[in-house]
Amino acid sequence: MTPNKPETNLEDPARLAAFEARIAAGESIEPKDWMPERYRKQLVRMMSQHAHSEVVGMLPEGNWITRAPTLRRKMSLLAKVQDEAGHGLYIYCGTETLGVGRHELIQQLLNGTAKYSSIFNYPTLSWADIGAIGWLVDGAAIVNQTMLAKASYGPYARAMVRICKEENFHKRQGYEIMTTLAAGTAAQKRMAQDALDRWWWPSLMMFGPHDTDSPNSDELLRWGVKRKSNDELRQRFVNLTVAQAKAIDLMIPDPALRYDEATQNWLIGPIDWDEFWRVVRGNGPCNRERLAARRQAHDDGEWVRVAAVAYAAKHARAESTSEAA
Ligand code: FAQ
Repeated sequence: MTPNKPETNLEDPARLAAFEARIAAGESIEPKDWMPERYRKQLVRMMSQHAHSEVVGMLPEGNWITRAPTLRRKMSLLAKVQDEAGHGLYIYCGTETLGVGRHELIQQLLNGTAKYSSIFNYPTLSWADIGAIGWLVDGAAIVNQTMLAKASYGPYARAMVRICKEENFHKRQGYEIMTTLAAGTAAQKRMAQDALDRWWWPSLMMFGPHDTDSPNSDELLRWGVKRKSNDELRQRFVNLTVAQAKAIDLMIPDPALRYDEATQNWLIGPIDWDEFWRVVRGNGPCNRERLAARRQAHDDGEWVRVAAVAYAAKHARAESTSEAA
């Protein structure tokens, strides 16, 4: 496949109009199609942040694999964490169709210049946090990514279809953990409530700043990458999740939460955007720990990369020798 090369992207108004007409007609944009350079850049930005999030997102839960309370829970958690690695790989492959290699992107993650989702900079303090992550974080990811499965860029949209199926399993395993704890002893219920208290607001922040403060949204909506705005998706998540919390008798930690008959929405109190930006800028509770863990994992994997390159070179040599004979 020939990736879409920036130098072939002359921003000719006629081509741009034709491109926008294709988007308006609901057509899928594929790697070899002409696209505005700005569209390509926006996709690389968003998809690389997404891929990094999946990879860094393994760390908070990976922390609990050896401490899962039963073999069944351990197997589910192992499978879930492994799925997240796969999601990262699908999306890095997606960025390769836009002409950007994963090695370059991974370097940006490791040198601290890339963004990844704010949510993964919070600690997992108890087993209930694993329930809360599956329920809330994967739940938020599903709301966001179900829309991205309709994104105008084909490779990204197709990756999202598969990812959403897996995220559904993740959400169920998380909600099941919360349901079990909430129906357990008083101490278990307190543990579940404490996890909800700590993960609720960071989960709402996953959807990004309010629409009025979201510099990328207009362009992404116009080009059909995003199908709904940050606030619309956040509202959908709140409406779904309030009912789920009630069903297992847990309290959403928001004294201002109220149902608005007119819009049929659950309205939330103010989000602490100072906290959000602190975390995004690298000063959340676990930012340094997460990057240190990724760097360590990368260094530990060096011998695998060296071995893979040597193996490929050996085979290339063997092939050229047999062709020459
Ligand atoms: N964290 O103009 P907008 C998962 C940045 S995957 C950090 O509104 P946009 C699965 C944003 O990048 C979770 N930064 O940006 C899982 C921009 O900065 P830039 C990840 C954030 O792109 C579960 C600036 O703020 N999902 O959870 C965040 O239009 C369990 C201004 O914002 C995706 O990445 C944030 N929360 O909308 C894995 C989905 N929010 O680049 C393991 C794809 C915003 O201009 C375990 N991405 N920023 O310097 C998206 O849908 C969008 O990119 C948004 C942000 C909605 C995240």
